[in-house]
Amino acid sequence: MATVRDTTYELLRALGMTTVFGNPGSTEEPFLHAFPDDFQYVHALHEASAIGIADGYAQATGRPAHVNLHTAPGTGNAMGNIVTAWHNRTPLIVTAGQQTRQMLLLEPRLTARRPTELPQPYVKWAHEPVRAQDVPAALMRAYATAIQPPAGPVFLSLPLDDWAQPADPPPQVRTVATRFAPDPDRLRQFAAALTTARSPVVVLGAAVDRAGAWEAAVALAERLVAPVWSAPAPERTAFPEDHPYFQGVLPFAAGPLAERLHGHDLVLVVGAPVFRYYPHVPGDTVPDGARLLHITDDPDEAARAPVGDSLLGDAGLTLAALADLMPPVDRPAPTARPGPPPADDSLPLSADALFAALARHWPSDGVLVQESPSNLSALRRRLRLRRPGSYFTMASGGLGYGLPAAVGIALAQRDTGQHRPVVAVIGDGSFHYSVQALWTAAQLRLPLVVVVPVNQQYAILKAFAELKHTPGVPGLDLPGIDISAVARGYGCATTVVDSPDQLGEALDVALRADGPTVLPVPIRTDIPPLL
Ligand SMILES: Cc1ncc(C[n+]2csc(CCOP(=O)(O)OP(=O)(O)O)c2C)c(N)n1
Repeated sequence: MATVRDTTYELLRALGMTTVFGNPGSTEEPFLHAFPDDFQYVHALHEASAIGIADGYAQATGRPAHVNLHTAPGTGNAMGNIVTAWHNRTPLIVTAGQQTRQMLLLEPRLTARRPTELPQPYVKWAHEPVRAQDVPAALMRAYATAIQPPAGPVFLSLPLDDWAQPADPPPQVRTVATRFAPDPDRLRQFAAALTTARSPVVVLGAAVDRAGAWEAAVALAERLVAPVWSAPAPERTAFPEDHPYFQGVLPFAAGPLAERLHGHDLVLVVGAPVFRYYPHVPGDTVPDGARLLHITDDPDEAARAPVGDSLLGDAGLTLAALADLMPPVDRPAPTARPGPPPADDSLPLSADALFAALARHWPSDGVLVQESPSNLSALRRRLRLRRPGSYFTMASGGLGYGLPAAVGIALAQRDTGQHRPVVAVIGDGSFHYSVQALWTAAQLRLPLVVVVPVNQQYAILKAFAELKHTPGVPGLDLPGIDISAVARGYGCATTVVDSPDQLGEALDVALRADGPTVLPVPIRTDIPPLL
């Protein structure tokens, strides 16, 4: 007779989820026992890494991923990256073990108390089945919930004695849509407003890349003859950054952002919140008198916007439908932004010179994973990404995502046969939040390159303190860390890079290696301004 465990594995197979990311404990062993040969277990040494690796894998494969966590403490450890997965809109089915049902009343060791409350409010659904027999159907529902827009993590708490119970007949394997089209009447109103605008501007966010809609974005921008900006602090890139219409990334503060849009009477935002700010700088959301139109697949994101009119719809479907409705217009072509000046290569390297060298040696199909807070604008100014699916970072502001995400993205490159080279740029502070992900990369022999700009400080926090006039904050310096020794300890190759030429050579070797390489680069310690 089939057990709950048998039926669940069958369902996971049918849903194409034969990779399990996790860190095991006793509450998970009854699920994991006799782990089937056609499944892959991706072992992370800490739950933050398990979630981050799964998130990167899900985004790079375009499919949901399953993470299996240890009861309450494991879920707690995972929480930072669950917050990030929520903001990233990554469909993750997170399962966690729970103590034996028969003992729960007395709350033995490893009981998850109020397990469905623990991951709130950063999951779309959290559930502990009432009966063991409901586990497979709950998984089906979790899957359908995670992947529908806006996608995100879901959570199931699963008592360890459920797996051996006799199963009910298996639940039907269901499918649900992952995108929806915009209301045609409202779409026509948006198209009319764009047609009659004197000077429209387009702001694109990560949902455009998630929807595979770069071409539709280019088609609309060219139809409109409008400049294109990246939304502030995007977790993915949405437009070819060598396109003459592309203007760069908007600043993440209200006043300065509105200033960049000065002179436009209509701002079309697609696939991003309005707007993702960081420091509070008083100012308008958009230039005085300008109208904002917002396209998003998330009703909550539409409701939160402080100004403008919104239209719900998948970014790709909506961009394509809008372009079809736009008559040719006669507007002067936007002015192309100037290229960056030559870098100053004197030593120690500036972050700018490091990234200029990285851009010179960048593999044309490379994927960049970024968690280098104070040097982000230098990196984005130098390295212009030209292909879809080429840039990943966290939408949340929580450190400890980039390194494991890069491992998951590199694994996805191998599993999908795309074999795009993956290079992560991770600050020497950020490096430590999920550092053990390096071990998983080494065990899986992934040719991942991790460039670590070493400034021995939390530079962005110093910049924030300067902006806010709050001197004397402790805990902002990071002396005495040997990044190479840490990397070696987890099984990575490592070379300290001091000059632009060395970076080219080291990158070349690392991209051809059959394992991860960490490249610490000592950089200058001056503090880039926050804005
Ligand atoms: C989980 C988490 N803890 C703390 C912070 C606060 N924080 C933001 S940036 C930062 C420092 C990052 O340092 P580093 O990676 O060296 O980059 P740098 O600012 O020096 O470029 C810290 C600690 C955070 N964002 N997330």
